[in-house]
Amino acid sequence: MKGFYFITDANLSLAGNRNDVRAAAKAGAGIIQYRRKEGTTASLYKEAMELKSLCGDATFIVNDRVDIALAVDADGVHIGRDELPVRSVRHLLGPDKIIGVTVRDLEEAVQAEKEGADYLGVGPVYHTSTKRDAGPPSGIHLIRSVRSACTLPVIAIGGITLENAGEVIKAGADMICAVSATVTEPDVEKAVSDFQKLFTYC
Ligand code: TZP
Repeated sequence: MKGFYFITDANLSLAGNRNDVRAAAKAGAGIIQYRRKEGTTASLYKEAMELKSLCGDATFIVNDRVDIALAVDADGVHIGRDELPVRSVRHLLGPDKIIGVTVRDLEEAVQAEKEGADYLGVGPVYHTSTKRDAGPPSGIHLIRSVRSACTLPVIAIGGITLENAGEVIKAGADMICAVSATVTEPDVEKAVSDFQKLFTYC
């Protein structure tokens, strides 16, 4: 796991989820996560099916909804503290699917690793307006301490821009995720590609 981790945001997007996912896949994003908080289960299922078909070689992850991930045969699911425990999700998805877990501090990171997560979504690193309940920014020292305490891939998220992404990668992030800095850009493919390039230089 290395490179850019793309997350959809239909509320912020200029071009819509489908075009964004096409662009992210074309730019070589390693993981594409379908994240949508509102809508009926039927509409989420339909959109997840469509987006999965547009992902190309990228790994397709569904946020929160284990049922949708299973129904569309996604590569995995990303869960937060309000979802089912990792062990239960593993039981439902089986050994081969990817389970990502959001962690906000070192204790949660160590716990998620013990419980069998496959990667850690660490943040918010910086202030973000994209997720209202994200909590206070951790700063890059959390990336450093999770990197040294855990063996799992570290995905940094929250307030990441092209300007600050370099220091996040240097602090030990395997992947970076930037929502507003990509989906609100007129050229999403270029934005994702610019983030990807940082992995060559940092
Ligand atoms: N989880 C923690 S922060 C966040 C999520 C989904 C939102 C990140 O959005 P942005 O626009 O990159 O700050």
